[in-house]
Amino acid sequence: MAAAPTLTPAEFDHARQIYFERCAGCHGVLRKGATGKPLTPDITRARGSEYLKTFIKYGSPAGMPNWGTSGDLSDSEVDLMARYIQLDPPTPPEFSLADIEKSRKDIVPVAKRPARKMNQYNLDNLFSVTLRDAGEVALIDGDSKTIINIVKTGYAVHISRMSASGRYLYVIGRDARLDLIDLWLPKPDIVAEVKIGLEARSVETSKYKGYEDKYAVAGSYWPPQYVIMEGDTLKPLKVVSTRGMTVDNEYHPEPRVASIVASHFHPEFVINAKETGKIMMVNYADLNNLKTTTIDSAKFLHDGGFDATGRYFLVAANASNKIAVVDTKEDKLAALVDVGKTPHPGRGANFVHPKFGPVWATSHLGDETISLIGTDPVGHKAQAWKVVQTVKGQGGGSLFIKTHPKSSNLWVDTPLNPDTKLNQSVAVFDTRNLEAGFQVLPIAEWAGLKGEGAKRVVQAEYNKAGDEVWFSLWGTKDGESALVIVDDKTRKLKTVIKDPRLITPTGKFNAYNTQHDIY
Ligand code: DHE
Repeated sequence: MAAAPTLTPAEFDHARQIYFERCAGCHGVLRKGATGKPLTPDITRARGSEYLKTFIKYGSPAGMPNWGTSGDLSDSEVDLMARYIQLDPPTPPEFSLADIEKSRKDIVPVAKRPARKMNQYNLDNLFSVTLRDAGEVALIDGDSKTIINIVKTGYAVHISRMSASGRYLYVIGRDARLDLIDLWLPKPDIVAEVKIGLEARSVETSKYKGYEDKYAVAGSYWPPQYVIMEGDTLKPLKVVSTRGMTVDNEYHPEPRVASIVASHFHPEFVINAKETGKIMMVNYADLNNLKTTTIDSAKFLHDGGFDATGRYFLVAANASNKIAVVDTKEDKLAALVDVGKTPHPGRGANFVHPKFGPVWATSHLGDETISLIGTDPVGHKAQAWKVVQTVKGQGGGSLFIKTHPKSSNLWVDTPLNPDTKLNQSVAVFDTRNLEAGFQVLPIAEWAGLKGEGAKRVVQAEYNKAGDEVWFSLWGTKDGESALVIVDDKTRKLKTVIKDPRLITPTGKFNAYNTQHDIY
């Protein structure tokens, strides 16, 4: 095996920063692999610099982004990263409850917040839009399509979630900064902020009857732990480490917290530890005597959503090519379902199939298929928790699939496919006749953005009424981006929102649909 390359201290710091920003999410801080392949020195040194450079520059159809040809990394940065990942990974520090509390800012204390809604916005149809590279979210009035506010949030901000009442919006950044936005203010804005760790992806709030808006929970990638906080102040109450054994009974030092959802059947959070494949049903009724039911599923848990009844949670164990189904009423694993390569559903899509009854669908990062899983163990027992149909979409590199109870359209994006024709368009199926295949809508062409560079179409999100569907056109940081809104019935362009402040929009979260788990 080749010797480890050498880096100057300045090169090492630069590479460590790029690794945190671009690579750690998929490959892990300790590089043991998850959504992305393991990159420990025994593997990377055997591959050699030239191989690594090609992979980093051009990507792969299985989901590795083309960091070089997309313009995100220069040739010298590609070369630097190929050398950096042949060295031993540095271990970042821990982050205690005291560290979390020290970081907390009570920007508008609870006593100074309004007692009722102080604005005229139709908050049910508000969209929180991630402006990834700006570290901001745009709060957009879905009715008028105007920007209400642009709010500074964490670095490479990731997702937004709603409180049970619909008043509070929680936004988490990759740097683990959690912002609490009060939608009742005359102009919705941040009222509290906290840093829950060093790197994070997920946040959720308590939704069980009697606990509405009471607690928030955020999961971090580093340190591998989750934090339960007061819902309205973000004061940390409990930190729990996820380190431990995998479902294969091997110790893992970095089981990162992936998706979190709030149970509707018990005062519980459903917390998914990626690398161990353990799904923790954490009961928040008594935080001092914390009861947790730990469900063994499959390794590399990532994203997922409920079935239409809200009882079953379906989560992708993405590098295991499986969907784990949790019965949140019985706190048991209902099934492990084999699907295509690297499922990546977002929250997935629920609809009633003409032949197989209620189904939940996922698309895949690693292949062009869409898997439909039966979700009705009472009315359609034979189909329950089985792949009842597989259809072919445009290609691999899909991240999100979406429909709405009022629609018969099923939207499948392909933003990580290296082919620009595919990553700049979206495929749409008719759920009443999936065999008929899909129509391709040229979203990027419709938006008519200026300049070269990436224009990835990412994540369909419905408005509250379910009659229009919003897409992000994810451009480069210095170039133009847009939101493209399609009329759901006609599948024709309705409007394009362009604004110099809309820098790299990605995820969009309609307040009502997010609050009520409608997808
Ligand atoms: Fe995400 C959801 C992790 C890259 C946009 N993403 C999730 C969830 C996890 C996750 C664990 C589920 C959260 C939940 O439900 O509680 N995402 C990761 C990564 O580790 C990864 C692969 C690499 C990284 O470095 O972060 C990653 N994610 C991305 C992106 O590059 C995306 C496309 C653009 C962006 O803004 O960062 C992106 N992820 C999203 C979105 C959701 C999401 C929009 C929520 C989808 C939904 O419908 O709820």
